[in-house]
Amino acid sequence: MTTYAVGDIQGCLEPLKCLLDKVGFKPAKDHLWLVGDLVNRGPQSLETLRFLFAMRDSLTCVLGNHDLHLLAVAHNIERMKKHDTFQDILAAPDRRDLLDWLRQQKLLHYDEQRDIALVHAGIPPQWTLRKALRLAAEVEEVLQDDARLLPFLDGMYGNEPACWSKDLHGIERLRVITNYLTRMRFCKADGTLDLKSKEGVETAPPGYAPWFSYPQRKTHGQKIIFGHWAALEGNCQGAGLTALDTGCVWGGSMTLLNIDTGARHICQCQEPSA
Ligand SMILES: [Mn+2]
Repeated sequence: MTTYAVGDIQGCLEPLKCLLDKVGFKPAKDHLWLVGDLVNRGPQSLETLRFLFAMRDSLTCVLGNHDLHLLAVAHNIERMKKHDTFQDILAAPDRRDLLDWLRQQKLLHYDEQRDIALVHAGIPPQWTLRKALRLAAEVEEVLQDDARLLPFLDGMYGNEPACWSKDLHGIERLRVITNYLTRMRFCKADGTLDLKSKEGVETAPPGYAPWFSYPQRKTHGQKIIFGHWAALEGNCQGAGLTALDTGCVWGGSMTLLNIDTGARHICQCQEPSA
């Protein structure tokens, strides 16, 4: 059995298949970790979700901002945005199975045996891994609760509060946890978020830096695999950190990592066909 992790797929099914073929991935014996953003922007969101759903027993998946956005649109909480490309999922006869599976997924996964954390965006500097897992579980519980799902999806949008405080409660608490784990790139040392800048590390607003760059970060040295930040192009120097989003959907490539050997495989993305 070999365990792999793949970067943001975003509906780019062909590069994913290309990578799995390249390493001879066998769902019956191998395992694949997904950093989230399975759908949207790319050409084959529905086919990607079906492909993954069919091999769900071989997957460990965390959710990204695009996956949560899909859930919100599917529940009529939010409208499709101009560049959203998951209309095919909304119209699919099997959408219920696919979306129900999606909302069972975590925001943060920790593999004890390997001592590796898997998250879409990151873990803010002021949180220990234990704390991040506890707070992620608060959101995961709401996603799986029929009575609380819709109010959460309705209230999760927004950039405030910009910083965690243990006194937060209700939707503000869930929103900032979700923003850290699924949207964060730049923050201050105390965890105050800037959610507007999306480019490379050189574009940090004054006083802000990449979440992983603070030496006093409480998860310093912890092995963390994350996606979300295509502008890093897979480059992240911090000890234990692996940035897997290499911007497939933006004309870059998709990266597949063999977690046990550290070997990386890349597949060049085709021009988006839709
Ligand atoms: Mn993302």
